[in-house]
Amino acid sequence: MGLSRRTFSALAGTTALGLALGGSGAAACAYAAPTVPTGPAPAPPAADGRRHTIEFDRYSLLVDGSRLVVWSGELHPFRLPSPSLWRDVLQKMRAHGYNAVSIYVSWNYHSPAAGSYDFTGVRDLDLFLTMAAETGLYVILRPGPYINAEIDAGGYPGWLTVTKGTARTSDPTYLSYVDEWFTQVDAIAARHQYTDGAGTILLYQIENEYNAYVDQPAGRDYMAHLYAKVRADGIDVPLFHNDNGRNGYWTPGSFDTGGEQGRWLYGFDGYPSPSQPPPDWGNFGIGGAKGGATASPDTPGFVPEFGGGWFDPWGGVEFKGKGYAESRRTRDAAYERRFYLTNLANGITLHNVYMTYGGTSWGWLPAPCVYTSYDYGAAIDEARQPTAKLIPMHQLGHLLQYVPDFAKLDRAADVTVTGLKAYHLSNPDTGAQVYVLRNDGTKAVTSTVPGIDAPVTVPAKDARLLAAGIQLGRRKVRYSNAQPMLALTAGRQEIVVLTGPTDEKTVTALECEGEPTVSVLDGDATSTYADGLLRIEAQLGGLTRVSVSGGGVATPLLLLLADDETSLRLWPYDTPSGSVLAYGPALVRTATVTGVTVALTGDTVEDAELEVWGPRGFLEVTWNDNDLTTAAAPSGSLRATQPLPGVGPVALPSLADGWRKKAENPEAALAFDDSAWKTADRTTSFSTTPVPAGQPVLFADDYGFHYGDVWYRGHFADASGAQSVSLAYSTGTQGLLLAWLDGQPLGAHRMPVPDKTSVRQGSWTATAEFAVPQALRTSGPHLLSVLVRRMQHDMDGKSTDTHKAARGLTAVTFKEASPKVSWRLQGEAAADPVRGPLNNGGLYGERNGWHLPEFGDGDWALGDLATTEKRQGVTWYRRGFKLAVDSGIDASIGLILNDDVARAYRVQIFLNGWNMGQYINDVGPQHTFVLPNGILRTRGSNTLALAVISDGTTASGPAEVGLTLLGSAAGGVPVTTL
Ligand code: IPT
Repeated sequence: MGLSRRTFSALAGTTALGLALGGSGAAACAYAAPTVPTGPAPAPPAADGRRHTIEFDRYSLLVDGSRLVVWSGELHPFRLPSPSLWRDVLQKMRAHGYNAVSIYVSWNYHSPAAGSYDFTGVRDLDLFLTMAAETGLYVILRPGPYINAEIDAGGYPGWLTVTKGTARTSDPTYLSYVDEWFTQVDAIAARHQYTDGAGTILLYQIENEYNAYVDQPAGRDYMAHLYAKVRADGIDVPLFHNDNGRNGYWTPGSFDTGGEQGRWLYGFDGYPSPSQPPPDWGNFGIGGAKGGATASPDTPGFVPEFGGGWFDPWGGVEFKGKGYAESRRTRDAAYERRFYLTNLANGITLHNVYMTYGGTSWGWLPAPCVYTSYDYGAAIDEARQPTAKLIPMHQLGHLLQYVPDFAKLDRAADVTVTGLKAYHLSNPDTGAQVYVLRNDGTKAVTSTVPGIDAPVTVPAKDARLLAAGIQLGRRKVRYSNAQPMLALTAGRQEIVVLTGPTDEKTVTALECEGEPTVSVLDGDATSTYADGLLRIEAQLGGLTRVSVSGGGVATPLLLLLADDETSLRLWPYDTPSGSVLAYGPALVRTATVTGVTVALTGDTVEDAELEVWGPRGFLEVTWNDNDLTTAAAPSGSLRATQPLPGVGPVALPSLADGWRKKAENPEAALAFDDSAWKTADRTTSFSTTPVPAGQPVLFADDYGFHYGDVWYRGHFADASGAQSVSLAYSTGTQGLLLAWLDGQPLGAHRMPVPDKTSVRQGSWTATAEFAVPQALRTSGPHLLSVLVRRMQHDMDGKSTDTHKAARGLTAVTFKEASPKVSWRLQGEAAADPVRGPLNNGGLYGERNGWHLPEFGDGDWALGDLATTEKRQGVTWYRRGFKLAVDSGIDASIGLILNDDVARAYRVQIFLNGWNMGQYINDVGPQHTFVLPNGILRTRGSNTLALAVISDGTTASGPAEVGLTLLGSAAGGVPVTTL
C-alpha cells in the first residue's frame, strides 16, 4: 500500500527534524549532499513552530529532505497600498498553483530620513509575512538594498541621494546606511523564517543585478559585507543574488561568505524578447564566458526573475507607451507556455515570474521611465482581476507541486519530433519521461513523439508538456498526449487531472495488470483494453470524467480530462485531514475540513455549479460560511443542488458635476511670505551634477526635498537691461517648469528627452529661456518664482550613482545682466505619517492639506470641470462621493480621466488624501487609475481632490472624470479602511 501524501510529508518532516537535531541541518557549515527520497513534495508551508531544513543539490531545493520546485510569483506590497488586499492577491496566487511569493522591500518606502524607519500601516512588512504564511506560500525576500524595480532611485531613499560615498560599493559611509536598513528589515524577517517554523521565508536575496565591480574588491567586499550583515542579523535561510542574465556573476565561492558553504545559491534573471524563440539557458544552456552550464554546476537552476510581462513607458512622441494591454498581448498565455516550459526544460526548478501582480506605483513611487500603473501585463491585473494568463500558471503550478518527478530531471536522449523543437528529459529515480514540445513557427504543427502513440498538436508560437512512463498516484500513465495537472487522493478514490485545448482529441494510456472496469461518467470518451494497457480516448470539452476501477489497483481512479478553461475551475487544496478538490466557482480561496464539513471560501462572478471531492466521510459543504444543500454525485463528489449565485450589479455615482474649485500658487506673487522657506545657501553637493561656478546649490534634495513639486523664489535687486533669463533644470523625463517674474507668467517649459540613449538611466536636463518683459527690465526689487515638477530620481542600474543626479533647478543666468539672486525654496512638508514619504510633493495645496478628506472646502467656488480658461499654474478640484457596494461584493473600481489630447495639463489624483498617481493629458497612455479598496471606501464617503497643473499654452481640463467598474465578484476578502 502506498503512503498518502499527508503521511509521507509528516514522515519526511520527522526525518528532517532528526537530521537538524543531529547537527547536519541548515545551520551546519559543511555541505554534505543530503540523502534524497523521491516522493511527494512537502505539504504547503505554514508557521508551524517546527524546525525545517532548507538545503539543495544541483537539481532542486530540498526542504526537510524533500524536493521542492519553487513556482513563485512576484508581488510588491508597496504597489498595493491596502494590506487587506495583500491577502486577496496572495490567496489568488496560492489557488492558481503558485507555492511562493517573491517580494522586493523598498528602502525608500520605509525611510523618510536617515535613522527613521516605519513599518506600520501600508508598510507593515510583518503583517505581509504573516499573511503569506497563513496563505501557505513560501516567501522569497528581496530587500536590496538596491532593487531597481522601476521605482524612484531604484529603491534608495531620497535622503540617500545626498550622502557621501559611492552607492553599491564597499564605501564605508554607504555601508553604514545599508546596515541601518538591513538591521530594520532583518529584525522583522528573522521572526518569519521557515527554518524555525516562525514563518515561511525560504530564501533571501542580497543586492540585485549587481554587475559592476564583479571582479574588483569594491564589489566583492560589498557583497561579503551584505552577506555577513544578514547572517549577523540572524537570517539563516539560503541567500542568493539575481544576476543580470546567466553571466556567472556571484556564483558560490566568488566572494567571501564567511567560510559557509551550501547556503548560497546562484540565481540569474531573464527578460527575453517575446518575438524571438526562447533562449536555452539554465543548467543545460548557454551563457557568457563564465555562464551557461558551467556557471554554477552544484546549485539548482534558479531564475529569481523571469519576465511575465513588461513595464510600459510614458506615451507621447518620446517613448510611445502603448498601455498594458500590449504587454499582456505580447506575453500572453502561449508566451508563458513557450518560455516557462523552456525554462523547465533547461533545468530551472526555482522559477519566479516578474510580475505576477504588478500593482500601482502610486504617489511618487515610479522611476522616471514609468507612469503610475505597474500592471505589467501580469497574470493578475492591476485591478486584482484574474486574466487568461493564469491558465498555464495554474496547470503547471499544480503539476509541479502534485507530481514530484519534475523536481529531478536529467537531459535524456534527443528525440526528433518533426516540425517542433523537442526537449526530452527524464527522472533518473522514477524513469518518468518528460517532453517539452515547442512550436516557434506561425502555423500549428501536428506531429508524433516516440513512445507516445497518439498525435500531438502544438499551436503556432506555443508549447506543451507531455509525460510518459509517469506514476500519477498509484497508476502509471504509459503515455498521454494531454498534459498532466495533478494527482491526489480524495476519500476512497484517486483523482488524476489531464488538460489540453478545447476540442482536442486526447489519448491516455494507463498500465493495468488486468482488465479494469471503466465507465464514462461525463463527456465524450471511449476506452479499449489490450495487453495490459487501457487506452482512453476523449475529445476535450468541459470536464470529461472516466472512472477506472480494478486492473490491479485497489483504489479506484477518477480520471478528469479538462479543457484549458475548465482546468481553471478545478481547485485542489491540501488540508491536514486530506485533499480537497473543488470544481466550479471562479475562485476557491481556502478549504478547511472540520469533522464532516468541508468549508470553502471563494468568489463567483457568474452563477456557478459547485462540486467537491473531499476526505472520507465528509457530508457537508459550506460556501463563504453558508450551508449548502448537496447531493452525492456519480463521480464520488458532493454537488450543490443549487448554483452559487453570481455577483449582483454595482452602482457607481456620476462625478460629472458638483465640484468645488480653487486656484493656488500664491508663491508666484510678490506679496507671498517665504521667510520660513529654506535659503539656498549651500555651495557643495554630493550630487553627480556639478554645482555651477559662482552659484549656490539649487538642487532640491540637498535641502531635504525629495519628492514631487518644488518651488523656488529668487529675490534680486535689479533687472535693468536683462533681456532674458535661462533656467537650467533637471527632473527626469516629463518634467515641467513654470516661471513667473514679479507675479507675471514668463511661460512654461517641458522636459524633452535630450539623452535618448537610455530610457532607464541618465539624467534628463534642459534649459528654459524666457524673455524678460520690457516693463520689468528695471531696478527692483524683483522676484523670480519657479515651480519645478520633478519626476523622481534615476535608478542606479549601472552602479554609477545616477540616482544622485540633481533634481530641481540647477543654474540660473540672465542675458545682458547678472543680478545677484538670493534663492529660497520649498518642497514637500514633513512626511505624512500614515501615507508615507512618497505621498506628497510641495504644492501649496499639498502643504496646506487641500488633498485631505478633512479639509474644509466650503468656501471654494462651485464650478464645472471643463474650463475654457488658459492659466499658467495650479488649480484644485474637490468633491465627495458615496459608494454603497454590497458587503458581499468585491468591486474593483477605477477613476477615468479623459480629454482632448491637445490640452497641456497634468493631474495629481488624491483619493481620501492618498496620491493615486499622475495623469498627463497630452502624453498618456494611462487614463484609468485603479483605486484600491481600503483607501477607497466601497461603503461610505470618499473625497476626491485633483491638483491640476496647466502650462498656460492651452485651455485646461480635465473635461471628463468618472468612476468605472474594473471587475466584481461575490466574495472577496474583508477590507479594513485605511
Ligand atoms: C530587472 C530588475 O531586476 C527589476 O528590478 C526590474 O527593473 C525589471 O528588470 C524590469 O521590470 S533588470 C533586467 C530587465 C535587465
